[in-house]
Amino acid sequence: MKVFASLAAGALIASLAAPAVAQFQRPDDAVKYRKAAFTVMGTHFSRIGAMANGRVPFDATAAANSAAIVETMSALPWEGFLAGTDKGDTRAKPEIWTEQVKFKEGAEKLQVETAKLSAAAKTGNLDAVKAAFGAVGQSCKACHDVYRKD
Ligand code: ASC
Repeated sequence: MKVFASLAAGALIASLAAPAVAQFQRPDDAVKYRKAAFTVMGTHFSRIGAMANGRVPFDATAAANSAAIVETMSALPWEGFLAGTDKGDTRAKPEIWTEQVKFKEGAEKLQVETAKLSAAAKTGNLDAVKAAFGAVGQSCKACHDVYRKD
C-alpha cells in the first residue's frame, strides 16, 4: 500500500511537472483542438446571432441550448495555445505568446460574457439575448483584431 501510494504520488508529481505539450500528442494537435473549439463556439454563436438579428424566428429553447454550448466552449481553446504553436495551419499571431497576461484577460472576459449570454438566454427574453450577444461579439472581436491574422 505504501509503495502504491508513493507510486501514485510520484505519478501525480510527474504529470504536474510535465510540459504542457504532453497534453497533446503533437503541437499540431493543440492547434486542431483550439480551432475545433472555436468552430463549435462560432457555429452556436452564429445561430444565436441569426435570432438576435431577426434573420430567423426567435426560438428560446434553441437559443438557450446554443448559449450553453457557447459558454462551455469558451473555456476550452486556451490550453491549445501552447508555446511554439504560432507556426503551421493557424492564424494565431505571435503576440499571443509575448502578451500572455493581456491574452489571458481577453480569454477570461469572453468567459464572463458568454456566462451572461447563457443566463440571458435562459430567461427567454429576446432583448436580453440581443444585448448579451452584442457584448460577446465585442469580446470575440477585441481579441481577433489584435491576435488573429486576417
Ligand atoms: C461570430 C464569429 C466570430 C464573432 C465575431 C464577432 O459569429 O464566428 O468570430 O462572431 O465576428 O465580432
